[in-house]
Amino acid sequence: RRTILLGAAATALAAPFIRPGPARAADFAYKIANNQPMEHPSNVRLAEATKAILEETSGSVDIQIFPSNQLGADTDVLGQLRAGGVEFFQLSPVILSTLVPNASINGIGFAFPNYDAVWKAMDGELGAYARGQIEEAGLIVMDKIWDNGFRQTTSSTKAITSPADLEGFKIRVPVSPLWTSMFSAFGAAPASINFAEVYTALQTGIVDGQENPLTIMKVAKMWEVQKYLSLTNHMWDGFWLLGNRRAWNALPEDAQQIIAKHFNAGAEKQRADVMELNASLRSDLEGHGFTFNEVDPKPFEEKLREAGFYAEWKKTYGDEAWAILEAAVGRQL
Ligand code: X2X
Repeated sequence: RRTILLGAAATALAAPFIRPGPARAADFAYKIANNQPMEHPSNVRLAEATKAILEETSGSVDIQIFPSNQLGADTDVLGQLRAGGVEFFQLSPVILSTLVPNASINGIGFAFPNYDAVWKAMDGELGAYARGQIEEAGLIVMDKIWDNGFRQTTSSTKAITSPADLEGFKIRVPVSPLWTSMFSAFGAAPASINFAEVYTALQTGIVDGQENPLTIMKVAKMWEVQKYLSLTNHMWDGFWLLGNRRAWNALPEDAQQIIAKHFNAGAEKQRADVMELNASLRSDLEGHGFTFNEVDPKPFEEKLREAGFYAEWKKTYGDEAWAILEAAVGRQL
């Protein structure tokens, strides 16, 4: 009880998303953090899941959502998760690679042709491989990865129509060696910036562009600080739902099962939500002032190949991981 109260006091300023509480005090008052506002499908489904967990554990497990980086920027919260200051955290595998190097392998440029290939891989061997790596690093990870999406490129200055448009382009990328490497290979000038600072970085002109899936362009209101949206589809990214091992092991086994069941079901529903949103987001974002263009991905992939991007990352991940990726996408990269 004592530590729970201290934890609550320490985070009181951060104002979590408040759900009507249970009548009794919870045995386990846990936190889950992520970088998205409550409107993002991740948090809509997370709110449902945590409510179901509270009910099915008869008020014993009360998980509060801290959206929008309220507990800190992603790379800071990853440290808090390891230390146990936060019990659960949704994080991109590509950012997670700052701790678990091979976790970023799903983010290799142009690896996945479509969502079917993504879910087959991430619910199959590639996902199992990544989860194995994450567990070896001492973290808990739920089986089902949540969707972030295929990433698109925005700019305040010009449409990105060919790899040449990326030369010297000042673009924000999330904090991760893979992202920096990819945009360096394009000849761009990538700046590693946590999502918490992206809007300000674009607003103040520290960078001219950024890249994210359409759902995030929408919930982050990117049209306020960006003009052109190029459908580059240059990589697929998700969010693993991670847990602190000590906090997880402190839970009774039946509570663990209930939590895993609802978090994994939430992931599947969130994937469907994002898919549905994708169908309408282009016209929605155009309505907000974005100018869209499509690109032929081939010259972009070629540019990465010529720059030695694939060869370098094959060496970094190692033959075993690379073979699992190639088997998952059904071709040599
Ligand atoms: O930081 C980003 O750009 C975001 C929101 O897509 C991730 O979490 C990787």
